[in-house]
Amino acid sequence: MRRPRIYFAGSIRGGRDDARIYAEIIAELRRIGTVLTEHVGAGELTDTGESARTDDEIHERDMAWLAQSDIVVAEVSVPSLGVGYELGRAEAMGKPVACLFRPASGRRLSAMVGGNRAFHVLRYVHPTDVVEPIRRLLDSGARGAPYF
Ligand code: 6IA
Repeated sequence: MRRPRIYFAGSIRGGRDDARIYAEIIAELRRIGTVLTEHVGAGELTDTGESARTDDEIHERDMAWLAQSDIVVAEVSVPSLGVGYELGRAEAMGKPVACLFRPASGRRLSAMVGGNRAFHVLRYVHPTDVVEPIRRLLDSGARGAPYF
């Protein structure tokens, strides 16, 4: 079977506090499949978002990648409008969706994510914790089970 294509979502203009954690998660996800959105973990990416690409181009490219993906994995500890939007679009496309939340962030997860039974919410401590549950989710091909 070909390598699964993983769309990783994480806050950019919502704030880059967790950028280092995104990079660690992306490194773990690469053990499972091809990560289409590796730039989300890039250290040089700032929340001001200076880039050669226009917002139109970013939106168009990201929506194309989202449509091509086999699974969407979102780090949701730092709230982000863009990530929330991607989650809603992923659900509408019928993609399996894993939402990774760190209780140690001290935040409360939005009820729109935590209360959505189409999403698999994984509360984790270390980036290495997420690999096996995501592998299982991909193997099951399921959208159904609400939690890992
Ligand atoms: O609202 P936010 O900016 O926090 O939304 C973050 C989400 O939207 C991420 O999961 C990305 O998939 C997507 N996204 C938002 N901005 C960009 C972007 N900007 N490039 C790619 N995906 C983006 C370019 C910034 C520039 C410094 C290179």
